[in-house]
Amino acid sequence: TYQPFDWDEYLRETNSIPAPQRCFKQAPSAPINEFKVGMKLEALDPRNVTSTCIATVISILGPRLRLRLDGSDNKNDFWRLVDSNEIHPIGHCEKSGGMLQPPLGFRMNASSWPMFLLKTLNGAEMAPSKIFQKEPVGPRANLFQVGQKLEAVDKKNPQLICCATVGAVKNDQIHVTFDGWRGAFDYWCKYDSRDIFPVGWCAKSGHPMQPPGQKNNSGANRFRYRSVFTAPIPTPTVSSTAPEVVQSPEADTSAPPPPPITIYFRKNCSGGPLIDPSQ
Ligand code: MLZ
Repeated sequence: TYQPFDWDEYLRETNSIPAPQRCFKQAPSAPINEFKVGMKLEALDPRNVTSTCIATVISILGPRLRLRLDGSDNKNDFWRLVDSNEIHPIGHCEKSGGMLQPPLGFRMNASSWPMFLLKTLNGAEMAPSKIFQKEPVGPRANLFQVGQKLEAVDKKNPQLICCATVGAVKNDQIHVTFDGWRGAFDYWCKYDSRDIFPVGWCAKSGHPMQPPGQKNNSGANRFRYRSVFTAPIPTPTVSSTAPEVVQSPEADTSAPPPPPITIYFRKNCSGGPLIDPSQ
C-alpha cells in the first residue's frame, strides 16, 4: 500500500518550515481532474510555444496530464496541470483566429499535415470545455525565503514531484534544490512557476510525492542518513542521478577505499566546456 510521505515528521527532523501558500501561483485547493486517457485537446508546443497543436492525454496523475502532440513521437511527452493556460478545448485556436500547427518534429511530410489533422480529429474524443479550469492568478511579488520547503517537479523526470528546498532567491526567481540529491536536478524558476507546489499539495491532490534522496550525512535521521558502516559500498558511478554520498566526519577511515574509477572519453566527441579533449 502507498505510504504518503510524512512532511510533519520531516519538517521537525530537519527543523525547517514550509513556504506558505501565498508564495505560490497554485490554487489553494488543487483542481479536480476530470480528463480521461485518450481525450484530445489543444496545447502549445513546448518546443515551439508560438504554435498550437493537437495533443492526446496519455496518462493522468492527480491534477496533472501527460500529453503527447499528435504527429509527434513518444519521446517528447510533457505534463500540464488541468488549470494550465497552455491547454484549451479543440476549437479554441480557430475561434481566436489562429491555425493549428504540426508539432516540431512532425513525423510526416509537412504537406500531409491538413489530411493528418482531419484524420486525427475524426471520431476523436475531445475533452469538453467544462473540464478545463482557469489558471490561478499568481502572487504579485516573490515572497519565497531561503530554506523554505516545497514540492517541486523534477524537470529531468517530469512525472516526479519531489521534496525540495528554496536554495536561493534572486529578483523574481528561486533556486529549487532537491533534498538528498546532488545539484544535478536543481534549477532556477520564476516564483509563479507552475512546477512548484506548497508542502502537502501532492497528498491533497492525490499526486504521488517523492521523498528526499538518501544522504549519508552526519546526524542520524531516517530521512537523510544511511550508516556508512551498514550500507553496502555503492558501485562507483559517474551518473549525475546517483544519490549524494557524503562521508560523515566520524567515518571509519581504516575501511578500504572504493575501487578507482576509470572514465573513458572518445576524443573526437565534444565533452562540453569542462572537458578538454586533448587530455
Ligand atoms: N531514476 C532517477 C530518479 C532521480 C530522481 C531525483 N529527483 C530529484 C535516479 O534514481 O537516479
